[in-house]
Amino acid sequence: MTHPVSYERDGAVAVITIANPPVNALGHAVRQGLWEAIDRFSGDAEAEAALILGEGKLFIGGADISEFGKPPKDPWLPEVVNHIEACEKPVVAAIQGAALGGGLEVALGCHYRVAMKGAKLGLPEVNLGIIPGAGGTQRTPRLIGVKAAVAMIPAGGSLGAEEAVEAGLADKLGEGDPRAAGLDYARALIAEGAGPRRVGALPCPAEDAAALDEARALWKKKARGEVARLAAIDAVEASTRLEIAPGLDEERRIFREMMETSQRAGLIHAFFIERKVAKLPEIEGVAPRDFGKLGVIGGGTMGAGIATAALVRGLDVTLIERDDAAAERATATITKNLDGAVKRGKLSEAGRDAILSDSFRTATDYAALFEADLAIEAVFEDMGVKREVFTTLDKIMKPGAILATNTSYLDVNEIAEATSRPEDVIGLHFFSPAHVMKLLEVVVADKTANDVTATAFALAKKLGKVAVRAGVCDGFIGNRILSAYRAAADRMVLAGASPYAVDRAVKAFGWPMGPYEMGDLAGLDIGYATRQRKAATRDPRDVVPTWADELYHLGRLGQKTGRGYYIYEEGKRGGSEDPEVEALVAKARDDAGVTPRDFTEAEIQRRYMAALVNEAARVLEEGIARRPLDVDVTFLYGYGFPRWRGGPMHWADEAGLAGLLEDIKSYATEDDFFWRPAPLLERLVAESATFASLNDKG
Ligand code: 3H9
Repeated sequence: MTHPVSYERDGAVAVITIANPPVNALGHAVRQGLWEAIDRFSGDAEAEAALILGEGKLFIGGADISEFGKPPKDPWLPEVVNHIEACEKPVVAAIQGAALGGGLEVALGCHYRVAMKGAKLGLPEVNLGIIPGAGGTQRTPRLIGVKAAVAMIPAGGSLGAEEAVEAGLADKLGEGDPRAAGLDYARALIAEGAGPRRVGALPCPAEDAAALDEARALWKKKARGEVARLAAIDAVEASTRLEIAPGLDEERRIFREMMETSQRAGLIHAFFIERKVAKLPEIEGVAPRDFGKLGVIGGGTMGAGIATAALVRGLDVTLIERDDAAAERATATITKNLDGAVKRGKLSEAGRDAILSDSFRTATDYAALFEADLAIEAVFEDMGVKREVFTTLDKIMKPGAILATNTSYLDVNEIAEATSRPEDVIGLHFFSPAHVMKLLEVVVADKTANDVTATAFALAKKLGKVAVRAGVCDGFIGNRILSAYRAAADRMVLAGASPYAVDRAVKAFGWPMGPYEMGDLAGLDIGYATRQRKAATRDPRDVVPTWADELYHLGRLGQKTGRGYYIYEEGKRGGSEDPEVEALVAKARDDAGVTPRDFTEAEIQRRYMAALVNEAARVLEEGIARRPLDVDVTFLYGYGFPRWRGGPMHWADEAGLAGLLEDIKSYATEDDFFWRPAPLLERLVAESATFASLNDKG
């Protein structure tokens, strides 16, 4: 194996190059190599300055995350950075692409920095549940001040090259080839007779109590239980009172503390699985079909959202509606969505105008789709209606075009059978609002061709979404599992928990919303319709939330009617609790002959999660989700599951599967219809295995 760090001389400049694809991460061999290269430079009488470069599209992407949690190997990164800084001759870093985390810390150990146009200089460590651990929290504020440092580090943020130069994080802006720019800079320094210039030797940055207080207040509110962001502020604060060596010790102490947290494990799990989720053997190396020209059928909230998502990412969209009035309404919704993107700075006004005049059109005749590469149907959730749409698409669309349905629960196989080309049919389940939510469930039907699946994943990437492969069943991965933990919540309410207590407990766990707030947001008519749909096949032992039916009949449909589980008042954020709802629930308990009992917050959380994990195990066993990581990604991106818990399957492994199974069995003594342990969960417990052990399946 060639060594990832090379040393060569270009005149009086020692060029030290890191070549460790794909992101030049600072694994053990790189750290060792950098150490040795600096020693060689120190002893090289011909070399008057050194230049550190990263080969490829970026400088250094950071510490090697895959080494975290394993025994550390010498030299550690902080020592390497100190070693560079201590060098007696000047060391220059030329930064292209990105210097992130440990990568920026290496650059800060260098004496001079040239940032190439387009480069990002950032400290994203908190996104992984840790803080910068190789001097980032001590050297950054010495260069840019405490206020700018606490704006960047707890946010896991970065500065662009120009901003970095302006703030003082880099010395010079470079253009073109980083090696040439770095050599020019190094030679100029030699000519000036410039010596080493150590960031660590700079005085402590001035204390800025207001900036620290403001950052703490902000992250206390925003961090939703994450500890590393606040810890990063403590580390920056330490730089204001400690010289560099004790400051680095303090940083190290906090860094180690963060390394030990389960949040670090959860966030790093999330990092790796979101990169693994699209790796499926059946699409590896399979060329996707074209998807530049999109058709969207139906311009309601969903169709308009899908069209918006596609338009802002540069795709061409033809939207089909029933009549001109409906087409106009769809255009108005899309225009409003695009205006929102302009307001948020995601799109220029000229960009919006160009989209509306060149890339978007409506039609009332399906014939307008004759050239489309891919059509996404987003009409009413009714099998008859959908099959009719697909029969028409089958007639109109060109050979090889993809026919996709955005159904959220209907049988995609049955929809595919309405066409003469089931191999071209797939489910693309977007989440509402489709131009905002990141998740795309790719529902692969029995006959879907592999290159159609590959196209769905390529489309998701183009749209900036995260795609998860799902199999066909009622609700696919996410909504199928959701219905199980919703049912557990209803059971707890019937048994005595207030719906408000359930919502509070679920939020205390880290979910953004409780099930009843969620119901109010979606509209209680949706849940009602689902119950009606399932009524004919319902098992008599199932629990029906009769109080929710009553809310529906009272016209209390949630936020849109101002009342649902909560009362919503104009101008007030969130809803307030309503004793009338408690009374409806109390009556339902009476009718069912239930003597209400109390539930603690922990008990509510446990049952909610146990129902989720148990159903997820069934979904895995049936192959609806192929790997536990597919469930984790679904919940992180589609349901707001707290990222620092890694995902529900990772949470279950951490919580302990044996204890969960035992609890499910104990709940079954009250209700053995609902609480039936999933066979996969029983098998994993019997084998002392974890969900994680199933993640390496292709
Ligand atoms: C740190 O530095 C701690 C220090 O302060 C203190 C230490 C003492 N390590 O994202 P991509 C893999 S913490 C190992 O698809 P892109 C990734 O898994 C670190 N592996 O590429 C993937 O593997 P595979 C602070 C890494 O071009 C492949 O590289 N740094 C690492 O879209 C390609 O990744 C960060 O948090 C790593 N650090 O984006 C930056 N990074 O091909 C984390 C990537 O097998 N990284 N991989 O699936 C990123 O944000 C992006 O990868 C980056 C490139 C923007 C660099």
